[in-house]
Amino acid sequence: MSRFYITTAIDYANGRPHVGHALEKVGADVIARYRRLRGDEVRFVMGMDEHGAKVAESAQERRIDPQEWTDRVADEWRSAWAALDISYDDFIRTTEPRHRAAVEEMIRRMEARGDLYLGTYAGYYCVGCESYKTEDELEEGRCPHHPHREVEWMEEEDWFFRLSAYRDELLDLLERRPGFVQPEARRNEVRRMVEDVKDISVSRSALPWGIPWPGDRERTVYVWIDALTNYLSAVGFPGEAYRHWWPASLHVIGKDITRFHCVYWPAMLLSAGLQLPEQVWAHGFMTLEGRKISKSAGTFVGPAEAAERYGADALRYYLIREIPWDGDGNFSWERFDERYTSELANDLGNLASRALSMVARYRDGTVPAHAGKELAEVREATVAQYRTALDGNDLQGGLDAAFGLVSEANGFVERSAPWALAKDPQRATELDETLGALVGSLAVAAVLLTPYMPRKMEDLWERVAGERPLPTLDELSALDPSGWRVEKGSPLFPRPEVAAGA
Ligand code: ME8
Repeated sequence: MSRFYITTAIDYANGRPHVGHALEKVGADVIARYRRLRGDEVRFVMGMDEHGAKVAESAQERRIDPQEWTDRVADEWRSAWAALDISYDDFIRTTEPRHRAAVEEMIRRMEARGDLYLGTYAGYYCVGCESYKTEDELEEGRCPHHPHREVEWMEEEDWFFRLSAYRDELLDLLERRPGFVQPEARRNEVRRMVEDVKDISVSRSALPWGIPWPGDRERTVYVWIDALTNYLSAVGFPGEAYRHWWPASLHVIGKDITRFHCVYWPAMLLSAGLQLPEQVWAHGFMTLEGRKISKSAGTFVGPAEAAERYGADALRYYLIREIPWDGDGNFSWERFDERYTSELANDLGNLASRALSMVARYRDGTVPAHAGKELAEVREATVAQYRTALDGNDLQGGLDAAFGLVSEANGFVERSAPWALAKDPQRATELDETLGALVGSLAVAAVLLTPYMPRKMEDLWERVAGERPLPTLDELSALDPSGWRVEKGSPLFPRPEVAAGA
């Protein structure tokens, strides 16, 4: 059994979750659920990034203690992820004692390696990015990612990390292991970042909201050094348990934070004598109706609010169907409505209701024994296509495979016209074959779609297979629904007018 440790970015505890954050969490959840379906031993970790100037600022604005603030925020984010059925195994918060112990150990190891030294930092800092900025990175004196806020001039004595010493090793890593940063466009950006890498300040004086620097009461640990270490603390580092899961198989993050994950993080790990993650996947950015998602600009939709339209599964489906996992995309209510109606209610919903109601009508609800030849090759090819797509993090490709099967099965219903076969007792075997092929294909599609729409597909599986456990991917080719009692039930994806109660 393969071991698969997958993480997402841990979100800043300074605001509310929106549908852009949801894209990342749903995408990672699809991968985690797919790996479980493959039979892998999976650990899926998410969490909150709770220290630093940005979080301290938002607590201060509300005049509450930062810990109390982050407790509140963490609850809100967790309930958003529960509403979308995100199946994380652990939720790490950087204010937890288990995390602090890991950060202290990382600093100790980097120090022992001779990679930390005291120096003076003088330059700009963007609290929005929690990042130091050079003059070249600013546009008209402002951070291009956070143009609404001033960058701060900082001058202080800090601990520095000898990042530049890892330049050649990092360049070599990017060459030798092209899969380390994906998709490809991101790898090219990262290579350019590494080429002119400089040492970085890794502590902050005058910022008490952080992990105290070990052995230096004047300073706290820079929030990115703190945050990146969550991937280790969540699996038990520095205890022995982490060895079971480390190195991580996949860090899923957004394209805005590749510098931290693909430059700082591997260098920190090399310095600490730890193995590097197998892959960092940097997804793109999502806009809402063509505009940047922003509360102040009024373009903001929370995950639970978006799920109210047609339920969590339809939202999960729409996000992954619409937004390329390897690039940018746009969330539009109109497209959501169109896709819901044509792809979920019509294509998939119709197949389910036709297949199940015909078994009820013509065979009293029991799938007849059949030779299982019809559509067998299509099913086999679909599973192979699906596997290849998802092994390569091609989330839309996985959907294409499953919906290709749905459309083949719908075409097959039209061609074989079971309603005509049912009128002719001479053609009973043909009818048995047709119904068996339809239910078999529906069952396969339901299994392949569980990572995307877990609740609906479990419901569909139950209608088709009753109490039988969901098969793994390997078991799918031998799936034979002969003799299964099926249940038609109410429409799986009710049409909008019905869903809205009209
Ligand atoms: O960066 N579309 O936290 P964060 C797609 N705490 N993804 C988006 C998005 C959008 N519109 N907006 C945000 C941080 N994201 C750090 C991470 S990890 C050790 C520390 C993604 O709250 C973003 O790219 O600003 C990132 O991966 C995640 O949401 C959290 O962003």
